[in-house]
Amino acid sequence: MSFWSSTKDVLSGRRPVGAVLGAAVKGYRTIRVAVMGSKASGKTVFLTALASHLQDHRPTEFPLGGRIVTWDRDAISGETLHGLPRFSYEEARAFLARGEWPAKTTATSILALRLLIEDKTGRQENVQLEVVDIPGERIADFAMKGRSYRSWCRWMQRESATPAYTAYVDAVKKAGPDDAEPLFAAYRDFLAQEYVNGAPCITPSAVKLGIDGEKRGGSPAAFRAAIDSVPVGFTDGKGRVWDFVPLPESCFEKGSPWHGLIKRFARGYDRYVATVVRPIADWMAGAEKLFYLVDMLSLLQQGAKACDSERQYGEAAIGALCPRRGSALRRLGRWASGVLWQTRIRAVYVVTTKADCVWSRTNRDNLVLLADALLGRALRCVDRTRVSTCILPCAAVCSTKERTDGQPGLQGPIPDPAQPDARPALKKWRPSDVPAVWPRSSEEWEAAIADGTFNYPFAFPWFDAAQICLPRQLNLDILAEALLARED
Ligand SMILES: Nc1nc2c(ncn2[C@@H]2O[C@H](COP(=O)(O)OP(=O)(O)OP(=O)(O)O)[C@@H](O)[C@H]2O)c(=O)[nH]1
Ligand SMILES: [Mg+2]
Repeated sequence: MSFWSSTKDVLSGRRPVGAVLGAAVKGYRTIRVAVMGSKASGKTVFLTALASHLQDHRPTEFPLGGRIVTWDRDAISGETLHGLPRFSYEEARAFLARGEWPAKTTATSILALRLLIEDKTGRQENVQLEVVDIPGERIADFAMKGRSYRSWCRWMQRESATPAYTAYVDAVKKAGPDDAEPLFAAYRDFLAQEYVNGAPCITPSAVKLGIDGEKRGGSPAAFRAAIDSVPVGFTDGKGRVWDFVPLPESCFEKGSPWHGLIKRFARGYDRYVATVVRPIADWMAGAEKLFYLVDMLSLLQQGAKACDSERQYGEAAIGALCPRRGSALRRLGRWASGVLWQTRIRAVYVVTTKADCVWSRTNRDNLVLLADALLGRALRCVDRTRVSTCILPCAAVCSTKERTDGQPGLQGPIPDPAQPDARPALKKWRPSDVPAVWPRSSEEWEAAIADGTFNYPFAFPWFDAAQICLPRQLNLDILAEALLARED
């Protein structure tokens, strides 16, 4: 990279002085990418398939506007990077190669690779790619980034305008400020109610991640009993519990008897944010690209509550990470901080995953329309003079093929719930069409679910023997090219 283009990058706030100097010394460009999305949105599969295609790059099948000359994970030594354990790439890839999906993520990790990329003119560039994989539950905590305890309480009250939250607030007022225990019990009841209603996100996320997998996917009663055993917060290395629950705005009034509890909860909240939320949120805010993954098909199948929760937490996460539209003064402040410390997110890609589970172009276009209706407001709040935005359907790993018998629809390996250990049999089916708009009311939605209107069977990964590590994909190549491109 020339001296002049580096200087331009620094002056425009595109890259911090430290990054430019660091790159000049180290001889490579660092690309930091934030991959976000709620649980089971497809982040780990996306990351694994992406790394696999870069590792065994075939420019004809996976055009990147160039080719990967070398792929090296060992060039970056150490079991951790930026304080995060390294992503278990081999393990995740072995799942795909066996025709299975990777296991659910329970802890944040980082995938870091060195690549030597050659563009079409033959110019070569060394790149260090860093991508973090989070358990999707963590997304529920991003609203805490940059918010004090009190403003988080306000946010909860505004965003969780549900009968369950109203019942929680009533229980808080009834219990009073003398004892915290009834408040924790009431908040756990609220979380259990959210779980029953199908909300994929629960905050603080440590509650959900703290219970084991079986209980996490178990019955509502098992879930309620399980969350009794974990703090509404976290336990630090010295065994000290830092817990908190949100309080209604009326508790914060001057001279209120809630003052003591507010102080205690604010301490727990601050420690939780500093220990659990901020390290990962700051890392992600310092990334230059954000890939926000969202699984429209599961949302259609789950109903209004899941969709509201996805919108609420998706907006909070995109808002917490991206520069927002604002006054000239705020823009100046951001420019200064960009020059001195961190790069900022310059591109947001909303990726509607599992697009191989629908068939026809129209259905895939409708996935984009649904995503725009769901997260368009969040994207419109982003400072578009600095950040580009795009919505794209994608299948990181195609598990289906078009039917070959002349009938409309798909075929693929579908597991039999009665025999979960048996090899999935190849089946043919016609998935439902994707609507161009979300159902208008929750009643309409429930009726549609009851009628089986949203039927998108989830198949297992399906490869030809020769493709084992290069799964068929849809638009992953376009996203990979965007991921590696310079944001000029
Ligand atoms: N058909 C199809 N299914 C996919 C694809 N990607 C993910 N899936 C399905 O979605 C499930 C979840 O994918 P993951 O990548 O584990 O999701 P995640 O976002 O990492 O989830 P957490 O680890 O819980 O945060 C998989 O087990 C698959 O069933 C895809 O490209 N095509
Ligand atoms: Mg995962």
